[in-house]
Amino acid sequence: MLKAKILFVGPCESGKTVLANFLTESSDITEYNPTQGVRILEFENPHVTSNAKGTGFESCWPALMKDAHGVVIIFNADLPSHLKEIEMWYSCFVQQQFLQDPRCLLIAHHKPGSGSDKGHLTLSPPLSKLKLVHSNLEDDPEEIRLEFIKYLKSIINSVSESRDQEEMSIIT
Ligand SMILES: Nc1nc2c(ncn2[C@@H]2O[C@H](COP(=O)(O)OP(=O)(O)OP(=O)(O)O)[C@@H](O)[C@H]2O)c(=O)[nH]1
Ligand SMILES: [Mg+2]
Repeated sequence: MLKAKILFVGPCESGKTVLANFLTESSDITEYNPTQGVRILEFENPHVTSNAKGTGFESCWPALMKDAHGVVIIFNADLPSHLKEIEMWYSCFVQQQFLQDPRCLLIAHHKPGSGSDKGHLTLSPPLSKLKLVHSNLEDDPEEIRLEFIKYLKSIINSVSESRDQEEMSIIT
């Protein structure tokens, strides 16, 4: 069974925990609990499990990123500070890890009461070439679920392809 390790990262209070819980069906939206550290999700297609880690944050970044297959960056498109901050997340978690762009997914998460204007968001390079999806759990929860499954499948495929190539290069 192929496993993929996907990191959910992004600015504070952007909805990482809510989305992760929703996508792993592990809980409903409850009152806000800041996450200490980084949450790691382990997906076993089609079954999904999650575990939360609450250890020192920056100190464990390199270890966390090391064998990640994908990185999901969650942000609030209404906040200009988030638009700046996600460049940093992309740089640290994707570019510096030599992760290919298709392994990275941007999620503009729309909390209730925030603007749900999907058309207006234009990101500048290098973020503009990444896949960007919107999530609005109140209005259209299935949309993000489908988009995420699509992303997950592409990760699984590319992980298994690169594994096949490794095996080929051992044989030849
Ligand atoms: N009703 C509703 N509330 C949401 C939604 N997304 C976020 N929220 C609210 O915003 C709060 C913050 O979301 P979290 O998912 O905890 O944010 P986070 O990115 O995990 O925050 P940190 O762990 O502190 O970095 C939640 O506790 C909810 O109160 C949503 O889709 N619907
Ligand atoms: Mg959190």
